[in-house]
Amino acid sequence: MSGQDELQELVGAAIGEIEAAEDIRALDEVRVKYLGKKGLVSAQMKELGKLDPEQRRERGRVLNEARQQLEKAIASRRAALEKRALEEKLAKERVDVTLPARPERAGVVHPVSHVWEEVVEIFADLGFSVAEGPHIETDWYNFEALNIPPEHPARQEHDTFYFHEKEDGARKLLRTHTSPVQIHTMETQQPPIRIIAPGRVFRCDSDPTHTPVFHQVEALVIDRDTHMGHLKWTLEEFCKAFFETENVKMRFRASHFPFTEPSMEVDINCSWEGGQVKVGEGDDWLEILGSGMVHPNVLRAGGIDPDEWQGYAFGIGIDRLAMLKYGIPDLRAFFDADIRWLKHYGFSALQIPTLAGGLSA
Ligand code: 2U9
Repeated sequence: MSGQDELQELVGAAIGEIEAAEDIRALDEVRVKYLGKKGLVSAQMKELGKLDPEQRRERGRVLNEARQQLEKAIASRRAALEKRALEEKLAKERVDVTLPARPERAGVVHPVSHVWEEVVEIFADLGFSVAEGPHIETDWYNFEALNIPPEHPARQEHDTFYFHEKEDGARKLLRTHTSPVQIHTMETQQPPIRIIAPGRVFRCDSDPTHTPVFHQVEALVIDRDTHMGHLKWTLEEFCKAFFETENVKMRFRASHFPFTEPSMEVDINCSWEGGQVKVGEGDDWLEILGSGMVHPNVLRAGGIDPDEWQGYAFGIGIDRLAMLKYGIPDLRAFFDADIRWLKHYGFSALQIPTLAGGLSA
């Protein structure tokens, strides 16, 4: 048999083994057997030195062609094997995202988050947009623009968390209410304005009924002739929708806030039968929110002319709403991250509150 025929036979055998390799490791063994340093093709290369120059050139060309042919066959087999391995892996690891979460693995939605969503849903239905703003604020947005100058007694009530003073004497702070969001909105939006600002707020206060972090939703409505009738109707609609009852009675009591004039605190009727509070039943009253007509100084601070525009604002504590609606007795447990408490009072992630589908159902 000539050297040429022998080589062809070798190449044919190698191709057969390459095609038969069932995984990358087997393929690599074939590569080493033929093309490795001590491989069969390499062995033939080493024989070239024994030939005269003319034969050496010809034999070298043929051997190189054979080597290239095998390299090509190996590369194509490798690509096919890798593709097959990937397909098998994808088939094995396939996840059906339409399956429900395994009950032991499913997380729960915190009652504050759930009530937050309920409140947003109700006000969205009444035509309000949601506005947001930073937690870290300046004195202007948290106090001055809201008609609370430095000497105002309301400053003490707010138990503010302050940051270190800058060289110019300015101190940033953690917002004590979401009202700065409404000031930002007035600066950037022309009236008419109809927004709610749900958010996290901070006060340096901790006892059984106060936590240093809590949640509020505030509203701001400004138009040419917005009046207290609009405010009252909106709050009534909110209470009926939130407590899911047509029966809830409301009482507006004169009050005082620096940012509204006149100001009212709002109570709803409730009963304390069996030691548990029930909203919309009984003759007791429960304070649930504060409200009023926006003070002209506050409109001016937001760049709005109080001779042309007027409006109302109100503020509600989300944590308190959650306690009332879902019978949660202890406020401080809200922030304990106790998994048993969460499982008891939390909501399924799939239970998204909608007015059509029911808020709490
Ligand atoms: C602007 C103008 C007016 C927001 C208001 C209240 C009354 C209020 C409390 C209720 C429960 C806070 O979470 S709580 O403790 N809020 O009583 N908030 S009026 O008035 C504003 C806000 C922004 C520009």
